[in-house]
Amino acid sequence: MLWYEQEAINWENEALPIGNGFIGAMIFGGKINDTIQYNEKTLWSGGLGEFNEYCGGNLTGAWEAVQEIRTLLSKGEAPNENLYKKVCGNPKGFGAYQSFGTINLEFLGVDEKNISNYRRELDLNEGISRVFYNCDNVSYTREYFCNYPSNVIAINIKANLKNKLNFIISNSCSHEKYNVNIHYDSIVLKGKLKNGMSFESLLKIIVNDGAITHNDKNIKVMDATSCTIILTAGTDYINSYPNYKGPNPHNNIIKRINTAIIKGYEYLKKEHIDDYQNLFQRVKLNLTNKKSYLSTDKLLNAYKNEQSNYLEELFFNYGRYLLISSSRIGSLPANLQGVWNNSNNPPWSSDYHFNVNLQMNYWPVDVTNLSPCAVPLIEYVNSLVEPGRLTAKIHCGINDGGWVVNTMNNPFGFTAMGWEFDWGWAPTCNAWICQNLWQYYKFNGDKDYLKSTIYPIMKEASEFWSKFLVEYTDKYGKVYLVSSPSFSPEHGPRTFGTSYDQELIWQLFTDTIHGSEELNIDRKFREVLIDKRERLLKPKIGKHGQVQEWIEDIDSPYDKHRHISHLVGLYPGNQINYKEIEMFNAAKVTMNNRGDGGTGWSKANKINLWARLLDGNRAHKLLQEQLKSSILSNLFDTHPPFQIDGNFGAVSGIAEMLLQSHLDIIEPLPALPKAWKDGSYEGLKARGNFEISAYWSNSTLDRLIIKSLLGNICTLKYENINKFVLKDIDGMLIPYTVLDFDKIKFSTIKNKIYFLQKI
Ligand code: FUC
Repeated sequence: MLWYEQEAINWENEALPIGNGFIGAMIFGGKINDTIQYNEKTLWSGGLGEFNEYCGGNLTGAWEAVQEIRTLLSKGEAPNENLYKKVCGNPKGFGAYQSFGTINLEFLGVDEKNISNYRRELDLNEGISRVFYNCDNVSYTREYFCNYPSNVIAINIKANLKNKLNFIISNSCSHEKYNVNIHYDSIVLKGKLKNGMSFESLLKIIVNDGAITHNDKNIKVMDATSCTIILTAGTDYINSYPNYKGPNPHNNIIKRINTAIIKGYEYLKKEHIDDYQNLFQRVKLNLTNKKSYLSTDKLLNAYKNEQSNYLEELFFNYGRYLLISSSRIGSLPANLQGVWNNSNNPPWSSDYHFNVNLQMNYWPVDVTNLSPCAVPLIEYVNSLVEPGRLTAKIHCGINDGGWVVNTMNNPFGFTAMGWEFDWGWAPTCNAWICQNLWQYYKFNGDKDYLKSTIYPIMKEASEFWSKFLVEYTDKYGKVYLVSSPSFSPEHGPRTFGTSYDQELIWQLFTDTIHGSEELNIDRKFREVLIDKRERLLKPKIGKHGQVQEWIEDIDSPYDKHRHISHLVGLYPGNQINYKEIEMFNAAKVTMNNRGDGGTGWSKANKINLWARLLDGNRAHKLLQEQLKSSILSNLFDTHPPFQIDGNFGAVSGIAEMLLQSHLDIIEPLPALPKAWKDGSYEGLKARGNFEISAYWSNSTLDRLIIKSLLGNICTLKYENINKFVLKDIDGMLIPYTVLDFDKIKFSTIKNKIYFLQKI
């Protein structure tokens, strides 16, 4: 539970989020005036309607400039600024995620001076926000939630004494062209953005008693005892290239509201709780038995002086809550702010950022057992293949198969490079986002989905890179394949073959090779990839013992840049791992040099990286750094400003400390910090579709429960694993093969549960 003793004043750091992937709202919980600011994920400016030559940012002439840059770079000459400009994209029509509207409630006859026992909360167990207070011997309660199956926000307000509820409600928005129509108990808000996108929300009030009156601005409810407000919203956007235009939202909205009214508040609430808990309750983390009695803002403040397992556990649960609330099947994926945005000009357009942020949003999704929430990302990436082919053609000269995406994207297929080279040129973003897709397969093992959707996307990204790499001869005359031009996000020289690019391409090829093996298809193409992967320039160890970020050994040990792009092979990739100890140690040097600072997401990134480096205490230190300096009172992560990737990155980081499986070996508690000496988790996922629960004390594992959901072979790694017995649910001993003092292997049967118990 997040809870507070004061109403929220500030949207960004105090209001509390609810959402269902499509719609989101920020609840202020005001005593006299309450504000519920809401969003609908598809409400975006930009696109064809705003700029009629809009073409995903592509600019003709780019490929010619790329070729010139390549030639100059290969001769060791510096291409001029103008050439770099020519390979970039056109920002016109990029647009931005928009705020939708704001519901205002003004409570009448309540004197602030007489209010006592105020409390505002967000119940993570039920996915419901509430406000309570007493005034003049009446207790008032409000509940707010955002129901996914019915796609509505529902609010219930009630007094414990009859006829004590009096309020005025209005609904407004900050766009130029809109109008509000009020008919008795409903408020229709309709408008059009400058790009021609139609949007509409419908709010309905349902009272059991009391009187409803209205004027052209608001509705007044008098002498009621309880009241329900239902709202839904939509636009005419659909994710369909190239027009992205669907039917007017009106009919759907009416249908949704009418269905919701028939269902009624209690039914909507139960439907919401069932739907939400079906995801949320898949995982339980227990890091302490000591619950805190401090309000969340005080808890966060106290943490600056004293670390708290309780807050860390809460932060983990909250991150999963945020993912469930901002990414559901059918919706666009979670953007830089999830689904919550109160501005029409938000930072970075509140867009889809592909040079770490969008990937990070989805790092926790499979390991914390929320795979259905990954589907919006996969479907979105799928929708980029078609526009991405055009970018591959216009900017990269690839005409026959191959798609690409770069740093910034919107819901209108902006696959072109960004409009400044030093952050915008990033074609390996296609490879990076494919990792998220491949991981979905690794965790779930759904071969049909791999075949129909995931593998074709990966294959075409691999085709892109198999054609777009160039040869580079090093000073010993050895020839390698490299990307060119290449830029390590978002700093360093303009060059070729940065470690970031090379590692991402290596991973893409490797995962595509595995994908083709899993499906037993594309043998010839697989051989091409195996050959090209062999010839790729690999990460190198530099003079400070670090992983080199660039092809030249120019890393500064004092470089504190927030991106650590050259360690994408360590996390989320697996090219750099403990089996190759020299590179693994070099990654430690790099991490120590970069230090423990950074923006919110950067610290979250480092939790994951230190976890992969098997240093639980250091990973935990980064989590502490993030909680001390990059988390707001409502536990939103801040860059600054608010950026949700850090919330999600912290969740995957915590999971990574407790369970790893990136080498197809299940490793419980691989980076357990001292602070989490005793604890347990239930329901985390390992690759191969295993559901894992672990119980430990005194920093050592007591018991592991493995549910095999596909019947795959299970390889387990834990120190002195030969001191454990393996049993099935009936207590029968299960034979296993000892691979090492810390490693065993055994066959499993689909849907059977296995218990590994300390002798
Ligand atoms: C990347 C980062 C910035 C910011 C932006 C949204 O470009 O370098 O720090 O997170 O994404």
